[in-house]
Amino acid sequence: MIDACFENSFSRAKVKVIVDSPLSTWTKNPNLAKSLSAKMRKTVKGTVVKSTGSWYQVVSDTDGQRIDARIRGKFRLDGKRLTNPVAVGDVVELEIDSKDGTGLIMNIEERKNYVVRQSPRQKHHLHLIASNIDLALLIVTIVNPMLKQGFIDRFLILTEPRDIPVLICFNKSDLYSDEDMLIARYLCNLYESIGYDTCIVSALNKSGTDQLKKKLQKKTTLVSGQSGVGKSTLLNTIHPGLNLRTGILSDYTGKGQHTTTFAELFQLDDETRIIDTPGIKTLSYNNLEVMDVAHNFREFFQYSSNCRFSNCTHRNEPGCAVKKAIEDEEISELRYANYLAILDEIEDQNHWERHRDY
Ligand SMILES: Nc1nc2c(ncn2[C@@H]2O[C@H](COP(=O)(O)OP(=O)(O)OP(=O)(O)O)[C@@H](O)[C@H]2O)c(=O)[nH]1
Ligand SMILES: [Mg+2]
Ligand SMILES: [Zn+2]
Repeated sequence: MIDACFENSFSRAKVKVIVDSPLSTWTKNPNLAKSLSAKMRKTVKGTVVKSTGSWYQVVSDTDGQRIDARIRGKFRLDGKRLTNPVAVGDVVELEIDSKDGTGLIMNIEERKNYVVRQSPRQKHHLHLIASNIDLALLIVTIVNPMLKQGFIDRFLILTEPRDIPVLICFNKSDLYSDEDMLIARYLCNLYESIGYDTCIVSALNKSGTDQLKKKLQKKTTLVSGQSGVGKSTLLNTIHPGLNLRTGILSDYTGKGQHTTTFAELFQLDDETRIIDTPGIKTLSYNNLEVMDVAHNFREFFQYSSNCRFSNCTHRNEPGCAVKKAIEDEEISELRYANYLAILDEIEDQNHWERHRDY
């Protein structure tokens, strides 16, 4: 659905740049020469490494040059259900303006995958977080800032539809009390039991960071999480050359100050790339239906083939295999509670609002 929407926009935005007038004609006509030279622009292929809203930075595949690029105003409007039609990680074709060296994004290569969320600012728009990734590294911490109940499960709904592997990393272990550590270990066991990788680290005293670094090698990793959990600090610890800006701990009083403001991709070596992103304040799911959530709680989905009804939402339906698995302690009650909270939120939203034709 989303891809189709891009493709329509892009095919409409493509322009013909073939110029068939003979050289002699335009050398005699300065106005024509001007307009033709504007059309005869160089085409370059590259990867989007930074997105600031209206400008994108693209690194050229051929010479590694950084190019400031824009998208044609028209297809920004066409893709109105997205706040950003081009994502960090996208491979794009640019037309280079011979005068100022800036680029115009003409085409986006088909994405291997992408992570998209409801836009934090415009609730009827989607926001692309990144594309073409091998791993999503979700950084959380038990304290400073406190882990919000359900946050991990909400994040996993973003990666599950595209089968993107997730590594859930508990940072700031140096600040954990014995009880905090028990909670972190409990959560690690829970998520590992359903197939997600986990780790407990401290960016400050570097415990566990070497193992984490190994897990990121030869991959493109999206780094995500609430603001202040230490995403940028952890990346600086793993790769000191990065020098990412980090926040001051006392700023993180729950008010959600963001130190990193734009998603940015960093090439660490030939095969290793990481994408640092701004902190997530809240994850809402205005854009989802109840069954989307049911399908993306992976262990629920596995059991659901044994539910009596194929469209079972695992609430009050008779013969529900998911509820039976919870009773048998094969599915976590915590995951189930978080699932019900998301369903309630979705159903509380005005049905008509969600089905408006934009
Ligand atoms: N004690 C302790 N503090 C840490 C650790 N990692 C990061 N911090 C501190 O947490 C604060 C926030 O770190 P950042 O790296 O800016 O957090 P971020 O997740 O990138 O935040 P945003 O860019 O706003 O999303 C800084 O003061 C860091 O020094 C850690 O392992 N232990
Ligand atoms: Mg940051
Ligand atoms: Zn069921």
